[in-house]
Amino acid sequence: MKLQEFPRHPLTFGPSPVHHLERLSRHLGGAQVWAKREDVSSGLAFGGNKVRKLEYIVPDVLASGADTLVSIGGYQSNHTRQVAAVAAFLGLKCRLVQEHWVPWEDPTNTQVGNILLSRMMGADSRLDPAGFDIGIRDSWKNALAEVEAAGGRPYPIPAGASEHPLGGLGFANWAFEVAEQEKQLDVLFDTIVVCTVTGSTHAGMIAGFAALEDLTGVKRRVLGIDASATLEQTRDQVGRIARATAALIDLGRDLRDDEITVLEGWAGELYGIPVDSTMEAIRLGAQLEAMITDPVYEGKSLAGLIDLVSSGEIGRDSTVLYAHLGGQPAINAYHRLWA
Ligand code: 1AC
Repeated sequence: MKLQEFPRHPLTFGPSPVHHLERLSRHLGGAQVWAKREDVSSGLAFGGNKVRKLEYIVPDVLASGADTLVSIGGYQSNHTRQVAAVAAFLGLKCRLVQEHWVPWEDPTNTQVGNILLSRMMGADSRLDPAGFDIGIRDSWKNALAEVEAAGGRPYPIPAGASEHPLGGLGFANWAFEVAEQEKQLDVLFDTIVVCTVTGSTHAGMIAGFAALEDLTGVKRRVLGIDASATLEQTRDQVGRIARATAALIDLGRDLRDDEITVLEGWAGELYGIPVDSTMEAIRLGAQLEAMITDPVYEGKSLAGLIDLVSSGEIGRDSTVLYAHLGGQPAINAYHRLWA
């Protein structure tokens, strides 16, 4: 099926805004840097990248007759907050498994930010002591079984919606949205920088830009910046989901290896724990552009972009698009970094 033929349930305001980060570009003294802002693209509980993915999953939820969305993430998962938001918006129930993915031992970690918002929106959010893993978890399977045993009709949404068969479509379409916005803005983004952990945001972009390249002949680099600190697992997952999404949208060819790039160097030792480059990137984004990024995802991908532009690995003549995926609510649990 062609991408445009998949049903989409509107959850966003429309195309997410694109704007030039002039002061950051000047500071870095290299390529021109722009941002596309998933953090301000929806009215549903501060939005974010998962809302865009869920636009393609909701038609299947509604067709299934489910009454409860069941999903999983860390205590400060953005994904679970966005699932809770969509459940509230659709009048469905929501059961969330919140695992101890990040050893950030601050009492607020289970009280503020994303988890607070999920509870406020009525989700049944339960803590689980298991550590970080982007794979399919028993805790999530158990939650699905519990909802069913209690007479409910669960709808499974895995971490980040990444392992969902339709999870890559939202960001495949993002590529076509970018191409439209380029015409309006009279600019061409030759390089895209995006944070990658569970993989389907990045994978969807890879499939979408491959389809666009086949239509237009324009080649771009889509650079995923690993923030999982479990690089091989993320790399495998990105490649697998990108190929599955490419097949789903009838790309008609295999993806080339050079279309699948996950870069390491900015995740630090552990998922969710910021390192010096994360903190410096967060500072630069905030103080030069009032663009807020978080210590788990966007601070790490912004750090990657900053280094790649400053070192000239992304050349001076490039125009780079930074995909801002959202995730700011988590900063509340990290308050002591700025105390
Ligand atoms: C890891 C999926 C992920 C989240 O917010 O829970 N991005």
